[in-house]
Amino acid sequence: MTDDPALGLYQVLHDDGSVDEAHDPKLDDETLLRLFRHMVHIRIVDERMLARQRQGKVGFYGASTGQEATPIVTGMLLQEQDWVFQALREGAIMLVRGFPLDTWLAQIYGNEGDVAKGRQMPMHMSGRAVNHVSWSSCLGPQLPQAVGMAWAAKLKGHEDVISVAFTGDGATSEPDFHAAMNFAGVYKPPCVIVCQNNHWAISVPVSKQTASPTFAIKARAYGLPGIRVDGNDVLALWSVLSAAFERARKGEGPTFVEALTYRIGAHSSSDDPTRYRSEEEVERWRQKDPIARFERYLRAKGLVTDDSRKALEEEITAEVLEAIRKVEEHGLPARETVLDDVFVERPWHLEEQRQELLAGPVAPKAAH
Ligand SMILES: Cc1ncc(C[n+]2csc(CCOP(=O)(O)OP(=O)(O)O)c2C)c(N)n1
Repeated sequence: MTDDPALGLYQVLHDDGSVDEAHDPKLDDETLLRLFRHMVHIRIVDERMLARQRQGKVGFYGASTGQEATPIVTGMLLQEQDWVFQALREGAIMLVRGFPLDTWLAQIYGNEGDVAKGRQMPMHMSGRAVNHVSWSSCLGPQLPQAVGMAWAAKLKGHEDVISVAFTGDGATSEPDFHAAMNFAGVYKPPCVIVCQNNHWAISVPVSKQTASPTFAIKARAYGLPGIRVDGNDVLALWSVLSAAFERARKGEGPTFVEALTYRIGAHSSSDDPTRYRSEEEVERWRQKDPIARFERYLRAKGLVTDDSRKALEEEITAEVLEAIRKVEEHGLPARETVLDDVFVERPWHLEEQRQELLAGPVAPKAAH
């Protein structure tokens, strides 16, 4: 064992649901149950939407199954004025921060209910209402964007704003990761960078991604604190992320957090993970499932029972199915909106193209 937070693994909740009393953040019952509800919620959304993808209703989906704890704890801890720059698997933060589920789903369908008017690839959600920025698909740009945004907030004197950025283990090999970490170390903007180390970047294992003993240790070279936390441990994440957010908010500088977790499902609906990893490995991580582990803790405290669990599942499933029903009623985005929101004044050549488009034949409506 090591005392170095960048090399060790901060844990509070044991696999059997018992807790390390000395480090228990002692959350009240309401907070514990809200965390649980949000985690169960996104798991059900993921299951339902993967099924919709298989039915041909949406083109692409990337689930966060097994990795729910980090986004949910983040969403619960952030304040209204904070900004989020997600990677692929943190869209649930928007839902925790109050973004409507049907509008969130509309992004995946790319229909007229989508705030981005169907012009982004599915799973690239954003929402100005909750200060949530879409990721860019190419790996990494959200990181310099997040430190830059935090720096801008500092320059403008918005002292209470912080930004949080996410990266996978794979994206740490991108130049943008290093640019962002260096900027964070030098300028100390109010920012927290979280690496969800889920062991795989599609088919590339962590062992091919870095020769460092952990990702958290990389922070040291850039001059910022790095801490490695069990990303399937809700209580440990609560302590680590709240301390990092508070540090940024107090102007004490950025933190780099490595959340050790595992992608239980496929990389995305386009991936077949059986071609590169063993079922045995997946099963080992299933035993560490963040929801099941937290549930054992809540049951031991008497906060969850068989009946309450069943009722929660039924209530959330009904809510999700209703949101899906609602979103599937939308039509395609109006074609005259295709060039909206790009220029304050549309250049003449784009206006010409838009007119040509409007004069042309109308495409048949896609069936949902
Ligand atoms: C610059 C760039 N290279 C490659 C890809 C293709 N790609 C999409 S996701 C992905 C793996 C990302 O792995 P990681 O950062 O660990 O995040 P995870 O998907 O595991 O959450 C790759 C290689 C891409 N989108 N952009």
